[in-house]
Amino acid sequence: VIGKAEDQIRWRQSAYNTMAWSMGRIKANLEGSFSKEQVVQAANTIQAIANSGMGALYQPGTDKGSGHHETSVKSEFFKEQDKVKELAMAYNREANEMAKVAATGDAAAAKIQFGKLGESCKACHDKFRKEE
Ligand code: ASC
Repeated sequence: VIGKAEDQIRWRQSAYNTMAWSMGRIKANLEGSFSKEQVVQAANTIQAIANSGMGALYQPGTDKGSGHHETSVKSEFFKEQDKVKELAMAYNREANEMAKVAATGDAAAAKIQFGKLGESCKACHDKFRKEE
C-alpha cells in the first residue's frame, strides 16, 4: 500500500482532473478547429492514466475523506468489486482505442470514439459517484 488514505484520495482526484482537462481538450477540438497534435496529446494522456494502475488508490479507508480531502466515491464501490472491474476494463479499452484513433488524425472517427469513451466514464459515475 502506497500513501495514507488522504494521499490516495488526493492522487486519484488529480488523475481525474487531468483526464477531465484532456476530455475537454478533445471536445474543444471536435467542436472547433481540429488539431491532430492536441487530440493525440490529450488521448495519450488519458490512455496513460487509464493504464496507470489507479486501482491501488482505493484501499480500505479511502471511502471517507473529509474537508479538502472529501471524496465522491460511494461505499458500494468497495463492495461491488466485480462490477468495478468490469467498468474499469471497459473504460481501459475505450481509452486505448481513443489513443489509437487519435493517431490516425481522422476527426470523424475521433468523434465517434470520444462518444464511446465518455459513455464508459459515465457508466461508472452513474453507479459509483455520489451526486454533487
Ligand atoms: C468529461 C468529464 C467527465 C466525462 C463524463 C462523460 O469530459 O469531465 O467526467 O466526460 O462527463 O459522461
